[in-house]
Amino acid sequence: MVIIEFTEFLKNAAHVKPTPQQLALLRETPFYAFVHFSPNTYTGLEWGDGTEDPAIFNPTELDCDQWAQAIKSAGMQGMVLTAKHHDGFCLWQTEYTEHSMKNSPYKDGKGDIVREAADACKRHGLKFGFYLSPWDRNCPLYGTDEYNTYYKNQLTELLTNYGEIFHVWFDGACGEGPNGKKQVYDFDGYIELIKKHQPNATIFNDAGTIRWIGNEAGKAPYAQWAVVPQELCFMNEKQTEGPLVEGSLDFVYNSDINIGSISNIMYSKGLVFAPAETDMSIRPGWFYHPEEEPHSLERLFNTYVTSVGNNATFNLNIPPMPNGKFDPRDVERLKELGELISKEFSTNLAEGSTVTILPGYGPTQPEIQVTLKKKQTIKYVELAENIKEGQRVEAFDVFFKDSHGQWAHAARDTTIGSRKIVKTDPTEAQEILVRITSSRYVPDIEWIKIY
Ligand code: OTN
Repeated sequence: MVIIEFTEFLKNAAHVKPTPQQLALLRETPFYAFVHFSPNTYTGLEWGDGTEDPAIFNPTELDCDQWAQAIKSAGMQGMVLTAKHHDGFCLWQTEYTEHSMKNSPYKDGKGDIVREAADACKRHGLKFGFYLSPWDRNCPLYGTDEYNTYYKNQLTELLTNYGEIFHVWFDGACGEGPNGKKQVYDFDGYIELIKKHQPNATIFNDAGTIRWIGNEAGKAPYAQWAVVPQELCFMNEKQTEGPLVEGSLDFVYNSDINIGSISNIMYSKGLVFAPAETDMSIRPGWFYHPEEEPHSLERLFNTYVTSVGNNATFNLNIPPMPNGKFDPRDVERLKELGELISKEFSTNLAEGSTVTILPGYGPTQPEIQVTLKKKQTIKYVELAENIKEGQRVEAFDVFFKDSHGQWAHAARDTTIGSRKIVKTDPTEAQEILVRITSSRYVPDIEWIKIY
């Protein structure tokens, strides 16, 4: 049964807006470093079982300044450190468990990795955030309501003792099977603490204010909507009322590549703004394994373009070695990545160009013509919607005027959002035409850049 008129539904969906925190992350800090560091670094595991002896954790050459310098060389703006992974070992001087740095030989049990990483970020102008695994395989309280108190105490220590936090990361991983200890997490309580102590922080989770892209391979879905059903991203405020039609979303999961498409949101009882994060490790594993190599520069660069350049953020993991330093091969790959990003996107060829808005095929299908000051070899077209007012564009085409004065089709794409980078074949042209072919409401394009 139709509940609401379709154009009204589309208009409402097109006016679902980001919070100031989400807008800041998308526009100021879209590219940041994950740092996976725990007893797994010394055991070679990816999921520690919580029985590890704290005595194995001893980064004798810990150098968080080297981490920060390498992260900055890639052009990243922040760092998210695994303060506690699934093994329950705490990388800070917590009051609430002995399974922590207090029983590590590092600095005779007085070491605090969170402190050293946060201070290095401050020295190098990086934002700092942390990952606090809800799943804890060491804590005997796990699986009971008392665990929520334990977890909130740990969360409060991290939220109040390490300066400004830009991103809090709640991993959804939990390997306890049906016969294991299933924990009912007090996410409302966790979020209340974050809003109280770090109101500017975004929250990563499948249902977070920043939601999971849906895979760890860096493969972002082709269409990337930040406007999604609250039923799937419940940590966000509902901004619309009522579905388009009665139906169920029980068949849809957060990682569904079509989570924001009309075919899904039409059933939602309320839409929210929840952009996605692509999280991927620079190597096959999240933790350091000496036999592994960093991924190719091409793969990392393409992941950057299809995340930061696809209405999402990019959280690229670098795992420290047992001695506490980044592997020189990772440091070199990060430097190469930063140099390539700078080479490809530091000069906007549209500076000083003439931009003309043409009526196109109707109010939701305008055309934008860009006339450069002179003919250039074009490799990328970057578009941005005025995302603080909402996300609207569903599809567009790009044309370059050829030597015969004809518009030659260069690219077809879907969503734009906070930023879309369209890669084209290198083409000599002076005139570019962007034709919006489908939009949920009158498009509001904030910028077009040409590289
Ligand atoms: O084994 N896993 O838990 C796993 C394998 C492949 C991809 C993801 C996962 S865990 C997964 O991690 C995501 C972040 O990368 C989110 O936290 C999901 O909630 C979690 O299930």
